[in-house]
Amino acid sequence: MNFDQFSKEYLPKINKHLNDYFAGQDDDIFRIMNYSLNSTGKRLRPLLTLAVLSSAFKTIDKPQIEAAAAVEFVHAYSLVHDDLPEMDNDDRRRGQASVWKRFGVGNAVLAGDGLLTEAFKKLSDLLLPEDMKIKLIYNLSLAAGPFNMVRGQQLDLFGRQKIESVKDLELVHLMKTGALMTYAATAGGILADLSVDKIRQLNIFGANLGIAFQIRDDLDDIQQDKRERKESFPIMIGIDDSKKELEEHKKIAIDALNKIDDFQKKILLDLVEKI
Ligand code: GRG
Repeated sequence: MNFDQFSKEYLPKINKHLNDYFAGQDDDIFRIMNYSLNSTGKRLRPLLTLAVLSSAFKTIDKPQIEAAAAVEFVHAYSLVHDDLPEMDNDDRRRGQASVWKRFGVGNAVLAGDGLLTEAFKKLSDLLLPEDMKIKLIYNLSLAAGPFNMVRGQQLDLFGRQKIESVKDLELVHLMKTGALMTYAATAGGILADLSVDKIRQLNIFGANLGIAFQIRDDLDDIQQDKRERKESFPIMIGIDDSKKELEEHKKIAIDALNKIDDFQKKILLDLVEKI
């Protein structure tokens, strides 16, 4: 099975769960959170968690779908806050007006707060062993918080003078974009109850997949980034060297996967190739 076939099977299940999640709640805050959560995202991070589970030959039932979907709440929050005028100031997101543009800044801040917090309540509610849930909650807070995504975003937006080398930029990408990918891959390992060593390789896989994903995004957005004077791989080291970096991170990701025994890697290898 390749990644597209896997996605065809599980994307509708993830989307149904996300669609149903706030059903019956009709206050404005739920409407605003739904506007973000249920717009047309690729659901890459939940799919990554489920693909790891499938690669470890584990069955995917309702609790695993629900667990995998939690990261999408954090991802949606990060996009809502990233679009704010005092952050990246974007009017549009996923083919529609961004949340602040449609509902105002205050509502966008609150919807982001609601989505972020709900992710952790959602993980706590799962019908899974308590120690598994604590590991998921710990890893998601590590990825989303001040040691990763928040710090990466702060540096990217307000600490550009500190980004002096490719290594600095790589670290920002790792924290800002790579952390949720790392979490998503790790969460698959936690849900599959894999050994610490295997989870370590999944961590390396997710981190390098995340950096590669961001370099690809940088390569696609080069003109816009130049206009907005953003730091990006192609702006810092040129297109050819960025492509080399991209391939290097894909290779590290693949090498990490190859170190995991009893693991059917085809879906994940195919995902790496798609970047
Ligand atoms: C607000 C603390 C805080 C952090 C925001 C993730 C992030 C940090 C900002 C997003 C900026 C951005 C657009 C980065 C490019 C890479 C990226 C994360 C793209 C969006 O992810 P996709 O392609 O989006 O998975 P969809 O819409 O498919 O879910």
